[in-house]
Amino acid sequence: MNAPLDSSAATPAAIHRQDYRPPAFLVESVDLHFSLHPTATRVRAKLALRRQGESRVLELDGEAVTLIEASLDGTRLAAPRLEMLPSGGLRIADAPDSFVLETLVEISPEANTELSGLYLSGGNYFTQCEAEGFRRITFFPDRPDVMARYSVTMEADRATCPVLLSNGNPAGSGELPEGRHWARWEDPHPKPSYLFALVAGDLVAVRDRFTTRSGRDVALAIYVRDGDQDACGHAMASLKASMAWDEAEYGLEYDLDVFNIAAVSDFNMGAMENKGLNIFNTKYILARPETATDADYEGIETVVSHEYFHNWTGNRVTCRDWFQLSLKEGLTVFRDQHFSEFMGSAAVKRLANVRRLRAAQFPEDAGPMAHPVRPDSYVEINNFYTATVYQKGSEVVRMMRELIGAANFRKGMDLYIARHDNQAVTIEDFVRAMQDASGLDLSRFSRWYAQAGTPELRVEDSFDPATGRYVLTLSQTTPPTPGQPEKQPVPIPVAMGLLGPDGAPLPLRLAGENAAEAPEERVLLLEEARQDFVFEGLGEGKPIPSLLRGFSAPVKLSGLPLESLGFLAARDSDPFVRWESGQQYATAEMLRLVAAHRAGEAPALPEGLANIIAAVLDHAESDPAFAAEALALPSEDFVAGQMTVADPEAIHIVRQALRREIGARFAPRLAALHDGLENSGPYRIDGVSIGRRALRNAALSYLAQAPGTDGLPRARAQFAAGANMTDVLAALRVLVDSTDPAREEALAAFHARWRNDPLVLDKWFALQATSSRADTLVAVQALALHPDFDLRNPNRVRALVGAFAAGNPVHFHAASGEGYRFLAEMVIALDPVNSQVAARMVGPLGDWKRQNEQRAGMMRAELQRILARPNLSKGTFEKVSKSLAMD
Ligand code: B3K
Ligand code: ZN
Repeated sequence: MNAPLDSSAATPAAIHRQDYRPPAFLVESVDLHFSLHPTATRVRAKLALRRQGESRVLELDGEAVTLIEASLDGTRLAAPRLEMLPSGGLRIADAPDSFVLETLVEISPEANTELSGLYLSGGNYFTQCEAEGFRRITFFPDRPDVMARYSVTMEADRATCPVLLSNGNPAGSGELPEGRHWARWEDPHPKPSYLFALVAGDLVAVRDRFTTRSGRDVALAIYVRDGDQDACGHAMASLKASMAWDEAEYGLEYDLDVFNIAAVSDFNMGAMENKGLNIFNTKYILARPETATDADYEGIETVVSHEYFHNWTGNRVTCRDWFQLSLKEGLTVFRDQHFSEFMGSAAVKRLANVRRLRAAQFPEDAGPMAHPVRPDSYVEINNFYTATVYQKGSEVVRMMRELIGAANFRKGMDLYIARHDNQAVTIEDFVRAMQDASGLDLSRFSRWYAQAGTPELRVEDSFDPATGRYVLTLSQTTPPTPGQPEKQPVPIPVAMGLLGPDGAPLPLRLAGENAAEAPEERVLLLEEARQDFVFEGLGEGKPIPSLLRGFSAPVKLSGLPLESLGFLAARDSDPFVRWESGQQYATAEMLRLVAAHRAGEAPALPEGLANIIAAVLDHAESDPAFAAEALALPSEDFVAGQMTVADPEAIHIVRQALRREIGARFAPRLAALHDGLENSGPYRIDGVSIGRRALRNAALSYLAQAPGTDGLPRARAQFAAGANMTDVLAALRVLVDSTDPAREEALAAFHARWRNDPLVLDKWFALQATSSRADTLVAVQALALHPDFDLRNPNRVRALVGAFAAGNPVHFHAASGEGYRFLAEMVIALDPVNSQVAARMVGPLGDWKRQNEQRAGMMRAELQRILARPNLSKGTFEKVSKSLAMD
């Protein structure tokens, strides 16, 4: 159990960044011996320890482990020298300067439904140690600044566990009596305990090789269940491409003789970068055209590269403490996004990542859990693996690169790794390396790490046609967040251009600059609360500013009039600004229509928006992937995020009405796209093919909204044709949202065909959970009782509960309060089973401040109900109590 609390227990304590103290003892080497058994695994640990602080008291973390015996330099330890702590840990008084501590413990992998530590999944053993799971395996100073060399021996039944894997390189194996066998692994690189891994079971390997630039021959293997070998090709190709890219881009080579990946169906997150033995959720490994969508393929490329890149940014150079989490996560997300941009259409990848940032991180920054990229305190660290730490952290690294330039950034990375290889360091160390490599002062820039909240960037401008002088006034404010009422300005790089009234780019000459060679794009740096940027030598017409090109900073831009947005959407040379201006335009119109709907007016498609859509359709075939993104209306949640008091019903009605009208207005062109983009050849996963499918399915989706079109028959035919999962799911999406008579039959057929493929069955749950149909809430309640629903499987919980609560605002916010009640029931049921996943589900209930009084009251009541449960985990406690806070 994850540190259960009963109602009489004290409130769980917060840990503060300022309280960091170096460890009293270092661990030089760890020798582990596992005797694997489902309910009684024995772990013998020999730790070579050395004192480095003043204190002679050694404290080791421990949780859900039963101590059998302990000795110090061969002498048996007992009370009072050895003491069990209330936290579950161990304390040894009067420890020498340097000694060997040996412990023997017993743990039950089978009872471990938390999926943290050593657990069983489908009869096989897996571990998950980040952040604090190693203490559930053995007693240890379980903190990332204790780095040690590990050797690991495992023994198990040969019949049920033919495969025995751990970190590092293989170092021997053999037979044992009674059908058992053993294997030994040695990891030459010092590492923190959170990177420890063990996999044992009945798995098969898909093998390949990679030769590094310096000639090291690396054996690659992906371990999966028998029958899944044919579904590993994309993951393996992604791994090899990542290895080559890290060498080419950063000169970073792999550093062991083997690189193993093992895939598991029961996993709390996407994947884990354990040294030399990555463990992956099957969702990010297995893909066949008939079972995985294009988004799944893209997710595999992203996650495989992300975990691989951690080998240097995270593993070789790791975090001093968990407050530094973004040191490895923000930087590694930046690296995986850069890699994906290199592998596909850079512009489309960029705007998709921005869309995701805005869908997840902006609301977090505006909600009760808002925290800086480098948090100041936490109760449960697993609650801080957030969009802020990951995605905003990546944006901060990206801005730094923009400010100091790509060449200096590369020098900074080299310096960072040369200085800190095999060390556990801080975000300040990273910024210092960038500063030293570039010679630029980044001290103000560091505010991005310390300050929570999304800065709001406002633009005003004025033009004097007589002198050709244009003044662009940029100002910034960051709203208060919990615990941070006052904000300072942050340095905001604003990549920009100016367009003439004919759409042509204008030369950008700032006042006082030489007229020669004025660029057409530049990066302004807004450092103060408000600054003027004066451009000279412009012609007669008022220029239109194109700002934040490529999304050069994670801010909210406002102040551009609707006509400028429409102009930019059609004319700007920067694809991000084109897309963004269209989205801003649509958002503004949707907000206006929501207000009108509340005043009793029926929504109608505004001409300006219709023109933008027409322009996208005109150029759709030249860049289908971009067109698919540009055709999508802002999500209901995004629109709600712009309102002080949201109105989920009105937003839904407006968005649906617009979709219907777009379908009707453009029906012939949408039908032509759906026909023309059909692919008769084999399924391909290159960017062009993905873009064509995305646009074709966007066309189908609009068409099916409009009565009197053949959208639904097309969806039925596409579903029946079953060309690939992307097309099947897009067709089924349309049917599931409809009242088409073929709906139930299609759902039943899909279930019957895929009932034994858990990843596909997850899609079946998620599709129904996110349906727009009026009866969705009842359907979701029924699905929670479906025999295929399983609270112990995180993917299934996310597919039903997560998809519903975070992805279906109109039904989650049902006026009856039943949506809130459903989520609370699920959190309450899940918390004793898997507290990490339970805590993750709480989020949507924390959005009560943006809802009307009635909804806010019901949401708070559900939060209170969860909080009143006895033995709530500290993770769920933290999320719920922070969600209830009034500030
Ligand atoms: N580092 C892991 C995340 C661990 C989450 C622990 N609650 C995966 C990743 O970011 O690569
Ligand atoms: Zn990561």
